[in-house]
Amino acid sequence: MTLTNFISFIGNADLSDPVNFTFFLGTMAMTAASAFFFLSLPQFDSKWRTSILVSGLITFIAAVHYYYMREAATSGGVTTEIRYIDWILTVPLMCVEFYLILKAAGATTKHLKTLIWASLVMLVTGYFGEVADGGTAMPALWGLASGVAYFYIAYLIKYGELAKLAASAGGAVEKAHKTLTLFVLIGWAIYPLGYMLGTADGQWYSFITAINLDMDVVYNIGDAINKIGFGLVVYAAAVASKK
Ligand SMILES: *C/C=C(C)/C=C/C=C(C)/C=C/C1=C(C)CCCC1(C)C
Repeated sequence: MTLTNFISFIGNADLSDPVNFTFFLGTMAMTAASAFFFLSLPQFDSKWRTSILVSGLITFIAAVHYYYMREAATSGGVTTEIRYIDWILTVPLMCVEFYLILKAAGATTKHLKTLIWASLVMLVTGYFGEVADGGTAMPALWGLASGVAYFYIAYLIKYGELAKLAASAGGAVEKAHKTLTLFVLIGWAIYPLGYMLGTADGQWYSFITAINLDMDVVYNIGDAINKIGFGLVVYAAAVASKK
């Protein structure tokens, strides 16, 4: 990136605005994380390389979408569609991470497909809720449907067959599965909060706007934790299993 490009990248954006600022920081952080994951690839053997590659793909896909969301946000446009296209690509890849880590322990493509389908239901219903008419009950209902799919995913990885496979594998694999599960239980719970903030208008949960945060800021924080953090857990597991 040349200096002139970089200046036009910042443009006239008011970086004291938390939405602009977190989109800007998010673009940089996702780009840096992708470089880190991709450049670390040669140090791992083939068993872990695909997992690290997927970590890099998740942050790279996010970096590209953040580039465009930052542009949309700073020029007063909407980010919803770009956000959901990003998620529809990256969340299934996170499901792939669970599968890859447990593959040697016996995870099958059937487990993977179930996770991916549930994640698609979670995201598509969430999208319908975000574009639904505020003031009607629709955002709450779509959000509920999305939440059910979310709990189903959490259940599958925490108590379902995947948890049993992880326990039987032990060692670095079990530890990584446990930490990634925490990301889904705690880190992913940030998103419904952002959704409620963004769709609160006329809903039973309109009290939530007492929290003075923009939906995009909450989503941006969630993405940084979940995409970069998740990738680093996989990276740490790969490093641990080298010893
Ligand atoms: C990298 C992006 C990630 C990990 C995105 C995750 C998104 C969610 C877990 C979204 C969940 C939602 C609900 C559980 C209910 C309300 C609607 C959503 C889509 C925000």
